[in-house]
Amino acid sequence: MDNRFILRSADAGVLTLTMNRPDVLNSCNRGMVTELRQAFEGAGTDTTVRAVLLTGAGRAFCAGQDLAEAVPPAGTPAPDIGDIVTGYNGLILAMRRLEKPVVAAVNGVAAGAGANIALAADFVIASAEASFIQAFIKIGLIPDNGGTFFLPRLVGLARANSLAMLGGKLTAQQAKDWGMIHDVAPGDGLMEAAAALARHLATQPTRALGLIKRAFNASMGSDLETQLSLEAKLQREAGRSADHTEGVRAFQDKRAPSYTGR
Ligand code: T3D
Repeated sequence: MDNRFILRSADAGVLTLTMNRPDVLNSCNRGMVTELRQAFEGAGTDTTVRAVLLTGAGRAFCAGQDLAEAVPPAGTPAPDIGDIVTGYNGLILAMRRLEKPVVAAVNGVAAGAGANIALAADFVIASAEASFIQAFIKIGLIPDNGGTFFLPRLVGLARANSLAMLGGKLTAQQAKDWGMIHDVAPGDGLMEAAAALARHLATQPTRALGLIKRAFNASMGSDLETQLSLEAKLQREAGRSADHTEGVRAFQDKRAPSYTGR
């Protein structure tokens, strides 16, 4: 598949996607959002992919919506913002529906949609120099790309209010201290740390990881009883996987397991 706005590479079960518009801090145009969505959807059916690593080229992760596209020069008709956001929704759903782990390596500023695309990943590792900005309010908008869903759940309502309503910059270390992201790495060690995590995940029981993701997705809107029955259903499925058998055998044989993702 030809991509104009993202780079793709695959190694050791890890599909790496790099947002590649560094001159505009990898801000998102429609083409980039479509390419990302298609890449995440494709990763779901590609059995060679067992984890996805998402990052940005150059000094930024992603500066959110390309404002030149959203607000074209005077005299040019402005696109419908609802349509633009609907495009992002497809991407966020593709990331959350992908039953394989997604690691975001936040290499620099993640603003607006860029911040919330990162938060849709299962693991966020940020460079010590990176920052997260819910920039929407600075231009009279509300957090989208799942921001109103993820933020209160990740950091609580008080902190979500301060991020969304004040639009200030949260450093990577603050984001970790607030429980918003998984970890912080030194700038020159970020890609190594994120790739090591993605490679590790790609050797783990992929079906079980995917089912954990499905269960956590569902838990956001369910009660205990519903969640308990979902756990029983998904555990039955995990219990039938070859990787479950392998894990138990490896334990009994006192050796390291070798998971195939089946
Ligand atoms: O359609 C809709 O609007 C609905 C969808 C909304 C989703 C959203 O994401 S809304 C939020 C959009 N994003 C922003 O408002 C962030 C805008 N950018 C910034 O505030 C700053 O650039 C940063 C804080 C992210 C980084 O600041 P700094 O000083 O490190 O870099 P800079 O000098 O501002 O930017 C460097 C270049 O990137 C610059 O271009 P130039 O002057 O070198 O030619 C700048 O214009 C460009 N750039 C940065 N962000 C965007 C952008 N170009 C287009 N769109 C951007 N979002």
